[in-house]
Amino acid sequence: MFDHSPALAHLDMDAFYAAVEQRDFPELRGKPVVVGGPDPKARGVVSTCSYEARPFGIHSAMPLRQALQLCPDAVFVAGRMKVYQRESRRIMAILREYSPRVQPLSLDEAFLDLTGTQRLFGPPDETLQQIRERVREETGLTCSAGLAPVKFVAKIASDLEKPDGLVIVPPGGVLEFLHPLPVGRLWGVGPKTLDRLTELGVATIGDLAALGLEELERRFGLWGRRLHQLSLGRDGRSVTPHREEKSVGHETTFATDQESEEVITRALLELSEKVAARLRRHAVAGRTLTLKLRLAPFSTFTRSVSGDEYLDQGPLIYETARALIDRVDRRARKVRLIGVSVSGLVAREAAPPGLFDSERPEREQRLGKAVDALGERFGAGAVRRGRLIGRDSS
Ligand code: TTP
Ligand code: MG
Repeated sequence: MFDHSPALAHLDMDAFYAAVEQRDFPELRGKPVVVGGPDPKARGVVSTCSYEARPFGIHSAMPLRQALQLCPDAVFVAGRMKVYQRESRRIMAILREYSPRVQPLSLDEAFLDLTGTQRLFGPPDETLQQIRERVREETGLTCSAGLAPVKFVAKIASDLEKPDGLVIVPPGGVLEFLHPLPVGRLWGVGPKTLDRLTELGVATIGDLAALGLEELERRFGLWGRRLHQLSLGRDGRSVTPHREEKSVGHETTFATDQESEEVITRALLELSEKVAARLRRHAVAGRTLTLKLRLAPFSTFTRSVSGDEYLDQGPLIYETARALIDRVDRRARKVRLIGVSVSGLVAREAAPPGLFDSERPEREQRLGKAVDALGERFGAGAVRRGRLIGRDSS
């Protein structure tokens, strides 16, 4: 079926963190489980929830307190990042047995290029099914996958039959598959583009295609041209493998232990800018930020947060790190070392296009919202945007 065309697969674990918890703690199976606790009355957000919790309306990034209101019977558990990372490595290792071209997008999802593997493993659709079975046997976890001749189509496909689903889009069937789908399924079509498209009467990807290149270009410029291409299932991107989960980080050890907020803030700003510059230099961005803090003499704290936003800009990295540092109870202790790192890296090219170019204004808006949300979560004043802006323009 994929003899003469690319065979690109996308695989994404089902309710990943929650599924790991249900696997390791059988008493959680069949129950609504929310990862992000353990104390739902505490501040914080949902990392993910089990499928049993989803009918209640609970989803990632929702405040834990809201999740508790929606489903008072849910079991709230704290995440165990080390375990999830270990499982992720096992999953990626299985994928790499089938192709050297594996591109992880986060801990629980990856693209896999199966083009030309027919002789070794048989037809790509059967190979993908076999991979899913191996993942289940070896990790006890289920995943969903899509296979298509076009990368972004494979990603859409993997999401359609979640959980535990497999969707194959044959080379001749891309338009038939895409056109009935809501236009919001397209990579990079965020709320702002969606609003404008709805105004134009565009509901499905087919409607978008029917609008035509000229109209789209007139209204959306370059982004319109890209939308047109996507609506026709055209996307030149290939699977670009990069090494396993890495992180980009910097740390500063103060010559003398510091208590001055001024010095600490400046160090954090500098570290954030350095990390951002390095991420951009390597053309990657990441969703997880880790802050390391050593208080004199030897207590070291690390705090991590993962969000939807891909981090590769100094201000956002700073704001996220700032919120974390303000959560550490420093009392009157002096700071010896600060470190900032970003992990969960993806090639910039792999992230939805809107995040990096066409939807800047929307991104700005979201940044504002993120700052507000952080303020809500960590108390007003936790996020000092004004200072940041001051520095940016200096
Ligand atoms: P997702 O694949 O987005 O979600 P999921 O695997 O839990 O559920 P689905 O079946 O819909 O794919 O993210 C993978 C993991 O990343 C998720 O288990 C927890 C983590 N995560 C966060 O910590 N915060 C977030 O906002 C999101 C979206 C994910
Ligand atoms: Mg997932």
